[in-house]
Amino acid sequence: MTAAAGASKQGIGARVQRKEDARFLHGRGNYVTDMLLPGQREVAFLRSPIAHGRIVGIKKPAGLENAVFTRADLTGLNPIIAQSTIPGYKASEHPPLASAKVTYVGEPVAFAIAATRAEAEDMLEAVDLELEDLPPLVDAHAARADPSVRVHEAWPDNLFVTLGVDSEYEVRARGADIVVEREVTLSRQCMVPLEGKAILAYWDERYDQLMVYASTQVPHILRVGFAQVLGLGEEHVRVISPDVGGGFGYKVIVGPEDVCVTWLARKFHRPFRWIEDRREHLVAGANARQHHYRLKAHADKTGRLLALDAEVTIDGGAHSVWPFTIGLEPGQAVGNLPGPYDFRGYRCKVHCVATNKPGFMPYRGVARTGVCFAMEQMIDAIARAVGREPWQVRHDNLVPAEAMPYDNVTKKHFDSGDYRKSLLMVRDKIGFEAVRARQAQGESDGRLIGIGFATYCEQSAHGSSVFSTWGLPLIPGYDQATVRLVSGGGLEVRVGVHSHGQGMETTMAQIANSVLGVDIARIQVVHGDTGLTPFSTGTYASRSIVMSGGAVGQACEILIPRFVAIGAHLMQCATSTARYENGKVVGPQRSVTLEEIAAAWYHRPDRLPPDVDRGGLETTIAYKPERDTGAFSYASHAAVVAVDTQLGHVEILDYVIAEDCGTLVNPMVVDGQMLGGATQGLGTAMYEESPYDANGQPLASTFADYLLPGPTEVPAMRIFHMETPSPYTKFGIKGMGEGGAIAPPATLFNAVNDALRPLGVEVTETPLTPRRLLAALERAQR
Ligand code: MCN
Ligand code: SMO
Repeated sequence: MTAAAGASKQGIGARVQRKEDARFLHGRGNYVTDMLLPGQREVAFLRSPIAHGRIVGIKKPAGLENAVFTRADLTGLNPIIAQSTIPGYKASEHPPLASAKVTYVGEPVAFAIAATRAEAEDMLEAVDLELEDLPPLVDAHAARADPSVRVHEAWPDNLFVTLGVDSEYEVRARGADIVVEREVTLSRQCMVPLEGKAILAYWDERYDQLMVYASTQVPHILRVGFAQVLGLGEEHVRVISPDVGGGFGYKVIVGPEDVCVTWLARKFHRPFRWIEDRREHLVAGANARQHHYRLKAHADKTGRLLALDAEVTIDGGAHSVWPFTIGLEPGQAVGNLPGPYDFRGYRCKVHCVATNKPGFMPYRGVARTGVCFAMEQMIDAIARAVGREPWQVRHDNLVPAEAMPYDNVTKKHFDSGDYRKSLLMVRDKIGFEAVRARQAQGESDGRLIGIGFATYCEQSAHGSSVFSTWGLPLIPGYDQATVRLVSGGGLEVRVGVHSHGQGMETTMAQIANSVLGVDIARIQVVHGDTGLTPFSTGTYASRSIVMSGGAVGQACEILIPRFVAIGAHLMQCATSTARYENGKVVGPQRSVTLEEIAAAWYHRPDRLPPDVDRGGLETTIAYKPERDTGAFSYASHAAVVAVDTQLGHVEILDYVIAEDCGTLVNPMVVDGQMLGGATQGLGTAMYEESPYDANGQPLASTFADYLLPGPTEVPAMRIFHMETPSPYTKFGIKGMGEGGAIAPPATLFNAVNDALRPLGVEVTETPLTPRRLLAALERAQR
């Protein structure tokens, strides 16, 4: 079934405005920071000032013994250990408070509680923390090479895990005409959602329940985690994720601060809250992206790729997060490096190294931003080596539409699409020939023009079989939805995923509208509350609209025969002569509305026959796609840049995206997702960096040093859609929430390197600051 099914003005495919925007744009959102409960106490954390050291002693200030807490106070907690089933993976505990040693700057070692955050911070000033320095591990290559100093002393080395694959590499490489080698690097960065992490917990005496309000993408996972850590039955835990100001992967885990706050609530039976501030986020939150690649590609003389060899080093930081584990990042890197390309020789080794920095977290795109950056630069390098246009070589290597569905060299099952068409589309939309002509002519201001392309595919909504190969302790399977026709004729849609910017209060309603024809103004989407919604692992991996959206569609369909049975009775006609149509049951003579059906069921059951379906006017149903290997959305990006070789400045003159996420539920929402994601990708490419000095001190701890792209940096991107339905998902929908963030670094670096070509120099390290660009130009002149 495709978009045509929802031919209505509000259904699948319609560009309806987001229902949630009324409250967001008028400042009526409700975030954890807005909440105030009687007797609420604020929590502040004392954090390690050094990257690596032994804790010799922690002395609480006199008189504050009951207001300041250290690890020794936290009795009755089970450890948070992100176990993984990946062979050779070493599990590490992520302690709620450090006790024996500290392993990164910002690691929590104590906390204080007070009426205000400021008072709690003052109390921590008086804590006497005695540390004995250990040598900090700051560089992943060095930490791997020399295990004499170790982040986790019980380990023999500093490796979380090494993953490897070799698929016909040697034999395929043998036939090559050319070999190109490159080294590319992505710097460390943070996720920086508008709202940081936040948690408020108290004990609800009436339900005998730990009540948690948390800024999270995954309320049901948090519930599982808190129950495990605190040793509670899950029925004694309820997690509500209210409005959340962005997650981007940062809010899919149970963090040390979360554990401390829930412990307090349980112990003292009163409300406690912690709000992450920006400095805590930038210093101690979590990191992403820092990958290093050594690559060797073998191709024929037309540039057809035959074999690829790669060694990848990921600086995983000190701890593996629960439940996603650090295994996710190397697992995705090894599996996704081959990108959307058709070749058969592949050898790859990924080392995920422990260092004295905050742990890695999945960040929009996860490893795919890194692998796309690496692979797409290789495609351009091959093109240069064989003297063809990069788009041509890219085109010829992309899996052709005729080959779909296609199993690639790492056994990824590409379900559908025309990758080549998306590339040709951006080539044409950006006016490739005209750019080349302009380039040949030269700029009057002396700047160098360049054009760059990148193509990727994004495995979205992947299920159990994929996550189990990444070794996670919690594996997604079915997602559920509850749909209920309420008294009065409105519809309630309950899903276990959470919308924190994706617009799902609108798009889930659009799916229900497509099936049932109910006006979306009368559809209430309930999400983010374990007490009100069916279980789902939550919102991540661009899975929600495929999984929960599929469940919503299916649940709506299940209700139709029930409506028809009641409607037929009200019209006194045979059920077989009645049909459902756009919010009405239509019989031979007349029709009845959903309002009338709801009124009959809820208020006048005395008039209904005994054989009406006892399921009533609601149902909960579990859904997963016919194949759980993922729906692959994809896109090509193209950019034109002007490079100022004097100032090291890059201006983006044009940016075009052609994307395909199968059936579009709401093209306007997809545009928004693409723009937001691509802006984050632009940050990775040009601005964002969290550098560390030789002592492991973070050098970007405020927005003065950590640069984000602002309105003046983001170009007017032009987005075009293709629509190839997935054969495996309901309505043919593919997920796409991460995709925008994957391709910009690759696209922009390819464009800049195209501009720099006459100078015989390439840039290969993110972010492309003026300093990095000028340093590369200097190298070229030597
Ligand atoms: N959509 C659509 N048609 C499609 C595919 C998607 O209309 N064919 C719409 C969906 O209806 C939904 C949105 O696009 O409203 C994203 O859907 P989906 O691809 O299913 O992604 P998820 O809802 O599972 O969101 C998670 C994804 C991830 S993993 C990250 S990271 C990310 C992202 O979403 N974090 C975000 N986008 C974000 N957007 C905002 N504003 N904030 C975040 O934290
Ligand atoms: S990084 Mo997105 O939450 O999978």
